[in-house]
Amino acid sequence: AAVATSIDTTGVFVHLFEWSHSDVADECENFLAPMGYNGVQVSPPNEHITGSEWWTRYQPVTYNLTSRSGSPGEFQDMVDRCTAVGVDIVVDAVVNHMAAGGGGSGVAGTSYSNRQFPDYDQTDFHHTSDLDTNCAVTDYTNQQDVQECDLVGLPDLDTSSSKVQDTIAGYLNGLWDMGVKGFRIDAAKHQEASQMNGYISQLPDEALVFGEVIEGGNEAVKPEMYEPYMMVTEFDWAQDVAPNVISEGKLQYLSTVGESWGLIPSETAVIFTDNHDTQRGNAPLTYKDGEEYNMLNLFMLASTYGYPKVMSSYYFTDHDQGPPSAGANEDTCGNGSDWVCEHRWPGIAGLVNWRKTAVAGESGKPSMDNWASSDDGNTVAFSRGGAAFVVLNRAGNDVSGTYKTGLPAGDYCNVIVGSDKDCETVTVNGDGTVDVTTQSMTAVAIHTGALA
Ligand code: LM2
Ligand code: CA
Repeated sequence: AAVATSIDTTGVFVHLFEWSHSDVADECENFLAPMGYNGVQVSPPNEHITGSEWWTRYQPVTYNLTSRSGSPGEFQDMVDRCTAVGVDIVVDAVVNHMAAGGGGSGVAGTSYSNRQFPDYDQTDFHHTSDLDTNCAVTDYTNQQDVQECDLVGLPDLDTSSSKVQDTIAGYLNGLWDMGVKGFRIDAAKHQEASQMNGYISQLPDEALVFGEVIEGGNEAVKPEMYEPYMMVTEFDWAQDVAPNVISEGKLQYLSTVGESWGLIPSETAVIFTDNHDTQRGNAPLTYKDGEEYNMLNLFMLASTYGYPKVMSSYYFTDHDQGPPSAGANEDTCGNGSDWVCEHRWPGIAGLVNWRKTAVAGESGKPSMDNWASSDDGNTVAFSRGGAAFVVLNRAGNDVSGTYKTGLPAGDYCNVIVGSDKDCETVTVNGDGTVDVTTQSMTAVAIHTGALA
């Protein structure tokens, strides 16, 4: 599970945050498969506490597949329909902890009490001399504190216990048997890596597993600790790249993004512009930033580093605000919708198949070649492996230029402008150059899979 997986990590996946299973299934068939996305991360599908806030999904009550997103039958239908069209399901697995508080009942009606659930009793949790209590995570310079105390009051499972490891493995293997191909392990930083391997090693080798580990300068727990066992989230990608999109003149510096910037190895990195936590926290750019956010996504998809995950959100103003309720027979991403659907933005969607073409027939990921940047550093152009070429223009004005594409001569479609529009033709000359005008804050992208 460390690197080689059944999901092709040279592709692109999308986090359809809080989407219902039936909407995800429709989206796989109607949009994700045709546009070339190869996976969807879904919100935690297991039984969670009641309440309207989005974060109720991060308080498990059981591993039964009843959640705000739908029933077990709807979950299986989604997995079947998405997998059938080549889009694999990645489950957000919340296994570091269970629901907080004195007790209550979950969305499927299962009752629980303080640190006692159908699957776990008090001894399955880290605890003080009193089985009812545990320390609180407070000191991120102390590994034991981070991994064995309760995170924001959430009872912390004793992941050193083989019973706990086997119970988690049972949940994940059950999902695998239903056709799920990947797992995001929530709060991986709060679990010791080799203990996590106690359940990861019980999964088929082909399972994609990535741990959520947020790196902090002086912290005791490092992403590197997880790399022997799984892929890892690289939160620094957005933190380091976004400032070069936000400030003018810095796009030129992005040719080297990767290990030389202090990022984890590309093959182990899951990258994203923002996620459901950082878009409510310290993300440098989110959908609320419009064009600059779009540009960050375009660079993420066109460049070589990591396995990119596109964030797809709903509009929110309040931190805790839960998802919009789905209207019957309504196109989730239609006009006036409460869902942002960043994954459908024309440039973002267009670059997914562009990336697929770029890596097709290559043994690894082709590097960025023919790199060119304008004198003001605002416009860059590069090719990927003789099949794909892009110009990114962060300037406040349209920019015309002549670039080497590395592509065969011919007429191509600019895939940035949207599949629903007539093809905007871009001609590669006999010498492999192209003369194009790239509009302000957008891109021109062509590939051998989209000829005019
Ligand atoms: C994660 N990764 O490590 C998730 O990505 C993140 O979204 C989760 O926090 C967290 N870890 C635990 O899975 C969210 C949310 C918290 C929320 C928790 C649990 O950001 O605010 O905490 O889910 O639902 C909420 C309250 C908090 C309270 C806690 C326990 O906001 O004030 O703490 O429930 O009742 C006393
Ligand atoms: Ca823990």
